[in-house]
Amino acid sequence: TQRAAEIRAIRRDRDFSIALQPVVDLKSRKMIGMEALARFTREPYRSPDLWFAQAAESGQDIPLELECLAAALDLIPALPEPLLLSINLSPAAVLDAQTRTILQRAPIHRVTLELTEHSPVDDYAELSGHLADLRRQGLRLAIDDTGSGYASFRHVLKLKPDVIKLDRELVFDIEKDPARQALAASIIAFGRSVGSMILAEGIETEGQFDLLRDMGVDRGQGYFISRPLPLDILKAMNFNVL
Ligand code: G
Ligand code: G
Ligand code: NA
Ligand code: MN
Repeated sequence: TQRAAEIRAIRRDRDFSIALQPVVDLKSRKMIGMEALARFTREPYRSPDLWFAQAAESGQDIPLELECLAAALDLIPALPEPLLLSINLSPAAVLDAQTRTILQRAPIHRVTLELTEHSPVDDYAELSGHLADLRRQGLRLAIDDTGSGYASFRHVLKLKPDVIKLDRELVFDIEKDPARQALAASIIAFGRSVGSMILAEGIETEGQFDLLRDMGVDRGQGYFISRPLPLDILKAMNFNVL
């Protein structure tokens, strides 16, 4: 189909770049690392979620994910130590035979794998086995979008991640909404009970930043701290964003 050909062309021409969004420690405001976010450069603009869904129609989602993964990992040497790099991977991509090879070419102790919940997991034994191997080599595991659906809670229960990312839906308007505050507080307690660090995403205001810090959230990212930016721009800012 036309769509399949378009995805092949993106892959052939490498029509994507990797934007980096800073992650900071909420207490010290120091930068801890960055999340790598694919930005597809073909017109019209489409979000990575949409591109990956379109790629899945022709079985190209995992190849495209792995190509974005490799491009993101290539940026690590340009990040000053000890900054970490977070990369997004679906459970299906984690299980792909090539993933381990790609990750092992990188300094894995500087990588946090954000597990997305886009595809359901049938076999946690297999997934946690793969992840345990990588974690023994120093990989950190984060569960993305925790609080946006059931899958993320199952991921947390089964995988006991290093980091839980509070979904930005919970952060939006949290200052004004007691229900969001209560749900966030319960997820923070849930995360603590399995020994995870808590990272809030989608922080857009100083009020959200201060409230989440006071609720005990460790780390944050969002437009209030910095938009996702190209590496060159972050370098020109000497990685000072807050
Ligand atoms: O940056 P933006 O909000 O448009 O990203 C939408 C979603 O696409 C993110 O939540 C993230 O999960 C996913 N995404 C972005 N970049 C990548 C990538 O390189 N690989 C994978 N697998 N997912 C990505
Ligand atoms: O699925 P994931 O959590 O990886 O998605 C990250 C996406 O969230 C990125 O596409 C990024 O552009 C977007 N994003 C990052 N910070 C903010 C923010 O403060 N507000 C909103 N609305 N989106 C954000
Ligand atoms: Na993510
Ligand atoms: Mn997320």
